[in-house]
Amino acid sequence: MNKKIGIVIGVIVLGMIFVVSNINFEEQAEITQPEEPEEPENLVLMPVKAARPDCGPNDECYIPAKITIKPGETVYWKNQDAAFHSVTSGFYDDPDGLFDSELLDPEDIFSYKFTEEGIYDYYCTLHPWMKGIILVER
Ligand SMILES: [Cu+2]
Repeated sequence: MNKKIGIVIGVIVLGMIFVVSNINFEEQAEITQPEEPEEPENLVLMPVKAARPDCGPNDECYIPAKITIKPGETVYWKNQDAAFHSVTSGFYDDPDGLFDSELLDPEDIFSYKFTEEGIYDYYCTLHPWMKGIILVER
């Protein structure tokens, strides 16, 4: 009889240890989990090799080459290439003067807040094949 009670208590204690150790493990996992780095919304990348004309026909010089946002939103451009690039509103050799990042170093980020609805073309002052469009719609 005493043996049986001993076994039952033993099983219960083991069960409790298991439950408690699981709780601890989960809590620890939650604490040590690295936070995801926050990427800004409306992010446009200038990818590696954007300085080569190949990206032009595929619309891959700015990725994505065309995005749609709402008035009041900000677009961020990040230069992931090893070369300089710019984000300049208008068309090549015909800037409209709305925004101009000037030359961005590798890893540089440029941002612009669009307040008015419209279609905004932009390009890179160094590479005529680099073109993108921002659509601002309600
Ligand atoms: Cu460029």
